[in-house]
Amino acid sequence: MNNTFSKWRDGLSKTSKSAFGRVANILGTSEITDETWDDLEALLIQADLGIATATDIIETLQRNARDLGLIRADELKSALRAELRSRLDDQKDVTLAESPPSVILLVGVNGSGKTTTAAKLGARFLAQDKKVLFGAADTFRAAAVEQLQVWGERLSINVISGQPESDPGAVAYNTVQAGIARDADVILIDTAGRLHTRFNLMQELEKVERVVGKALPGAPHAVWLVMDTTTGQNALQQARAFNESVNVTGVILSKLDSSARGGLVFAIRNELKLPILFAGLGERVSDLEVFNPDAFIEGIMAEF
Ligand SMILES: Nc1nc2c(ncn2[C@@H]2O[C@H](COP(=O)(O)OP(=O)(O)OP(=O)(O)O)[C@@H](O)[C@H]2O)c(=O)[nH]1
Ligand SMILES: [Mg+2]
Repeated sequence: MNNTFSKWRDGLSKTSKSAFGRVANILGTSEITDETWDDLEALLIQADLGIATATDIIETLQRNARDLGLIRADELKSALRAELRSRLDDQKDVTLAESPPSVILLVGVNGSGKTTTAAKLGARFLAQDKKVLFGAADTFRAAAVEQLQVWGERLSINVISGQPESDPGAVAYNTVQAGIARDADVILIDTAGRLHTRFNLMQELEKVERVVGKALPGAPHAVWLVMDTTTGQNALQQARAFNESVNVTGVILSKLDSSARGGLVFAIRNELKLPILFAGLGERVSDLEVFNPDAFIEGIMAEF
């Protein structure tokens, strides 16, 4: 097995062992009964695919089973695998600005993994010989700026920041201007995940998005929503709120390695219709992978 696949398999072992691992028991060699369908549907819901998606998958499989004359439950395994894969898009290449710098905003609820993901993306772009600049637009928490600065020092990436409680829009604006002056290829702007109220947060993000466009027409070139896959269906609600305020262009899944609920990926695809670009499979900077749907399916189905 190649390296990418084994990384996904290891990263997804919680998901494959808990929810999807039981597929093997449900789909034994006995005949398909009503109970088989009920158990399979319950499993998909537990794996966090969401009720709508789970029901849809079951209905499709039931049709397939009828059309193909499947009798034994284990004959459903490959049908399930194919059905899950068909619900994910092919791997997406990340497209950025035609001419540098590309400005990327990272948004998401507090603790979702934005700052860590900024570091991981920074390392990835450095490895592609790109000049990277960080902007610390989470001015609400002093520790947030420090956290990004620690990563900046470790990776030798400069960080533009402001005074505590200063205007995040101003920090974002300064970061883009500095990026232009310093010939940066990629500008990664980390934002706050929590303010006094959610309304304030969304207003602030809208402002950051707007101000960045003033500093550089066409920016931001990407707004990536970092979603914590351990929080399950709640994350979908939050994603909708972010998407209403800023123009989210893609999703980064964090903490797939600590989540037993990797099925959220299907709900995101089905309900948010946003491309899934990267996945966090651990806490180290090297633990960010381009979202690979085939490796993902292999990973969650490793146990059956
Ligand atoms: N296991 C694992 N942990 C992760 C991953 N991504 C982030 N984390 C951890 O999640 C915690 C929160 O990450 P942060 O990057 O600080 O999250 P944030 O969204 O910036 O949080 P706020 O700044 O409070 O909004 C940290 O302990 C990270 O190490 C991942 O892919 N896997
Ligand atoms: Mg942060």
